[in-house]
Amino acid sequence: MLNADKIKKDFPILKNRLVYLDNAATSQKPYQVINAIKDYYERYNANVHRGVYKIAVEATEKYEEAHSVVAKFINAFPNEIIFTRNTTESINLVAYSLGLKLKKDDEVVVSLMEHHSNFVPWQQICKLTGAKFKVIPIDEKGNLKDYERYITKNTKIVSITHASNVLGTINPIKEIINLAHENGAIAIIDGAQTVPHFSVDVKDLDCDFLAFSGHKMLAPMGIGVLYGKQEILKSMKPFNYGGDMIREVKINETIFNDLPWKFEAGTPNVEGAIGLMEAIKYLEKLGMNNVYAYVQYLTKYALERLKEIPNIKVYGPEKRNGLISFKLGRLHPHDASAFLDELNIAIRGGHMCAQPLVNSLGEIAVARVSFYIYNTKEDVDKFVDGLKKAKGAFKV
Ligand code: 7TS
Repeated sequence: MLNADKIKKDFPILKNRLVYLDNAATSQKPYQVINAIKDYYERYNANVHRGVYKIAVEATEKYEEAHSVVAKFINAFPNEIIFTRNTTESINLVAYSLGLKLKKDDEVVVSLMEHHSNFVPWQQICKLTGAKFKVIPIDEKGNLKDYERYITKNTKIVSITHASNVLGTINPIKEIINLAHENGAIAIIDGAQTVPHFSVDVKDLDCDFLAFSGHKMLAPMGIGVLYGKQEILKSMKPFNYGGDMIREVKINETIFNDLPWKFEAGTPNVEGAIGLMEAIKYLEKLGMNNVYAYVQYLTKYALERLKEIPNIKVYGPEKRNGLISFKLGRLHPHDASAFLDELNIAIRGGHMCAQPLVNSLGEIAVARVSFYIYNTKEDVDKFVDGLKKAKGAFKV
């Protein structure tokens, strides 16, 4: 079992007794990550892939080592790891590079539980190309409903979240990937809520693409990852054109660089890549199986304790990732969040960037707590006790 009290000491922001329960939005950062970034700026800050002087070489080596560390973490090859800004940009890269090739009778399949970042790009690409935009519904428990019926011989792209950021549902992703492949479609997985929580192996899943964000797994903001199978990436057009993504430029023609640089135009986020590498090392030291088991333990404990509160509605299936969305009577999620903030407890209220889903629940907003490695049972107790006080104060 992880020792969250000990882990907490690595996170400077948590020293002031902040109870941080908005980890699905972004995680906090440990000293190890902050210090690695500080070391980069204090000792070897230089642009990458150009200078031949010592610090430029060191910066380039670290930046490339980060590709390797990320690759190993998800069982990919280093040239299959493209650094982007975040999950959103990773998905847009595929949407613009592959999606624009779609034709009128082609179909793109997403689900109702997608974050906007895996919904809006496909919705818009379908409008541009005339392809059909198909949305897999969910059942009353919050699981995908009849997804088999939505993936057909006309389906060219299936882009599905591995886990919902609202319901916590962990989708049968391997079955969906297999079904996509049986129908000749490309399978794209939004791993924003799963890569930080358990071991995701792209070879085992056999997904064609996997997108995730560093900032939800202890790394800084502004660094994200797109994994893609190299044979597919090689066949794709670049998303951004410019410096660093070229091998040779002539007046009327350009030969593009090898993978992954073909997709990494311009000066990259070197500090982000270094921070992400350090974050992965931190998580690997804890062990991803332990991370998963611990967050599961906290989530189950929180679900149990929430049963003490009458009139609370918890959304999503029993078996879930480490988050709980709820509504307490008529209490507006923003009021719940503002009340708890007075007690130094940070939770999120809102549409969670998943409006089609939240609206389908008959709501415009929900409240959500989401857990990570530094949260303790005591944090859960403070939250539940705080919520009870809110219930009394607002008389709901
Ligand atoms: N996909 C899922 C499943 C997410 O939960 C999020 C962010 C994203 C994609 C987008 O990630 P980004 O790094 O590109 O912004 N989810 C949340 C959330 O639940 N609250 O704030 C951000």
